[in-house]
This record gives sequence, C-alpha cells and structure tokens, in this order.
Amino acid sequence: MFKAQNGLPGSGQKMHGKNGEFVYVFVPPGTIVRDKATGEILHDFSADSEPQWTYLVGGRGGQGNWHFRSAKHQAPRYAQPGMPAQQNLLTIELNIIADLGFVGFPNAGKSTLLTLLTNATPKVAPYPFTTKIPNLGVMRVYDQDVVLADIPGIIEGASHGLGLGIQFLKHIARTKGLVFLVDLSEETYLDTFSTLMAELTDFSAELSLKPRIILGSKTDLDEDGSRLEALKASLSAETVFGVSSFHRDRLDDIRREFLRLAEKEIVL
Ligand SMILES: Nc1nc2c(ncn2[C@@H]2O[C@H](COP(=O)(O)OP(=O)(O)OP(=O)(O)O)[C@@H](O)[C@H]2O)c(=O)[nH]1
Ligand SMILES: [Mg+2]
Repeated sequence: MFKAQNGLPGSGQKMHGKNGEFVYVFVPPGTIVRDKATGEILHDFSADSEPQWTYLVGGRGGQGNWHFRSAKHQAPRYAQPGMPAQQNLLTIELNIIADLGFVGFPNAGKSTLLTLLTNATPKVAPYPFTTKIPNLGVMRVYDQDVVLADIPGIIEGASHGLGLGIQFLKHIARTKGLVFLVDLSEETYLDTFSTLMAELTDFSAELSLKPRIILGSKTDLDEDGSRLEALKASLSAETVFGVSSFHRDRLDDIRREFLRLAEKEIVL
C-alpha cells in the first residue's frame, strides 16, 4: 500500500496547514493503471504518453483561524482540520510489447536461445511444455534494445485448444515480427513451418502476415548441414538461418537479423 500524508491542520499566526506530501510511485513504460473495482483504464503509460501522472491529490492543508475571522470574532478559536488523503484500490498491469515473438513446437530450443541472447533466465529442460507462461528478455545490440518474447510451444491442433492453448499467441499479436524455430533434430522438420503457420493463421490472419524469419535450430545435431540445406530449399521464399545454442554459432548474424526484423537501426 502506498500512503501519502494527510494535510496538517490550520493554526494561529495566519498559518495555513501544510499540504500532505505527494507519494510518487515509479512504474516502467507500458504500465496500465486500472480502477480495481470497475476495471476502467485510468492511465496508460505507453512510451509516447505523459510520463508523469497525478491520480489522487494528497490531503490539502486546513485553513488557519485567520481565514475564519469575522467582524465579531477577530481571533476565532476554530481552524480547519487538514483534509485526509483520498484513497482507492488500483490494479497495475505491466503491458510490455515485445518487438519480436518466438514461435515453435515445444522443445525446439526457444527458451535456450532467449537465455543466450538476453538477460532472461527461463527454465530450460529436455521435455515439451517446459515454458508455461511467456518469458520476456531484452537483447542489447549496437546500442539498441530489442525485447524478445518466448512463449509456450505451439502444437498441431493448438488453435482448437490442444496443448497449452493458443491463448499465448495474443502476447505476440502486437510485435513487429516473428521468429520461427524449426528443430532440425526432429524427423518431421520439413513439415514444422507449415504446421505452425496453419495454427497461427487459424488464430489470426494478421499474425500469419507479420514479417518473420525462420531459424533451423540445433544445427549441432545436423552434422553435415544437409537438413538446414533441405529446409532452405523447401522454404525458398523465406529468410532461413541455422543456429546452434550449444555451439553458439551464427549468433552475430542472428542478432543483426533480429534488429532488422524489429525495424531498429544499426548505429555503429
Ligand atoms: N543439441 C542441442 N540441444 C539444444 C539446443 N538448444 C536447446 N537444446 C535443448 O533442447 C531442449 C529444449 O530446450 P528449451 O529451450 O527448453 O526448448 P523450448 O522450445 O523453450 O521448449 P518449451 O518451453 O517446452 O516449448 C533442452 O534439453 C535444451 O538443452 C541446441 O542448439 N542444440
Ligand atoms: Mg521454453
């Protein structure tokens, strides 16, 4: 609970009571403030809106007895008490919009890549559905910040409620672009992209039209590189890169590609 002071009472010597001090609450950009009872949005701290916002005005100080003087009572014994601070219950929602969203089957290596590229430390494990809620990480490169969102794995039928549900796709609905991960160690790696696209399109056509790149992941398991080559050949209209989070190869290329996709300039 954040509590500002009440106003102080008015007093003698023409003294007006002191106003209560404000309490400042610092929140990150992208925070939305709602009235807890009604759900009404009171303020949205998006990047381009007012950075400082006053909601409840702290208790005003009381008027001193001088204020209440009259012809008859030059020094009344009454002074106004300070006004109590106002109060309300608010819900504070952090609504960060990621620049790029990761899309892939469970176990494709999304969270591992997020760990390598950003400050985030999501759980990584050798089984599907390790990630249950979205993870965000900030990738800092060439003096730019790119916010990456790693969401739970999508499976065939997700748009009809299978797996962890497609509801997490709404977390990447406002991103600038998508990064698809195709696990090259899976036998069906050539079908992965079209399966993912079908689920995305079912959820929202808009998502399927977002700018995107495709990463063939776990290239360390594709020793002769033939699977990456076959993936590139089968998706000739797409931008396809290989990545191995284990060998940490091509990470610079990927960082640069992510910047481009996030529409950020490279400042050298
Ligand atoms: N060989 C190899 N294994 C990897 C690589 N990247 C991730 N893995 C392994 O793949 C497994 C799954 O990795 P995660 O990062 O948890 O995969 P995810 O896509 O986040 O999975 P979900 O959260 O379940 O959707 C883990 O055992 C990782 O160690 C890689 O580049 N090479
Ligand atoms: Mg994960």
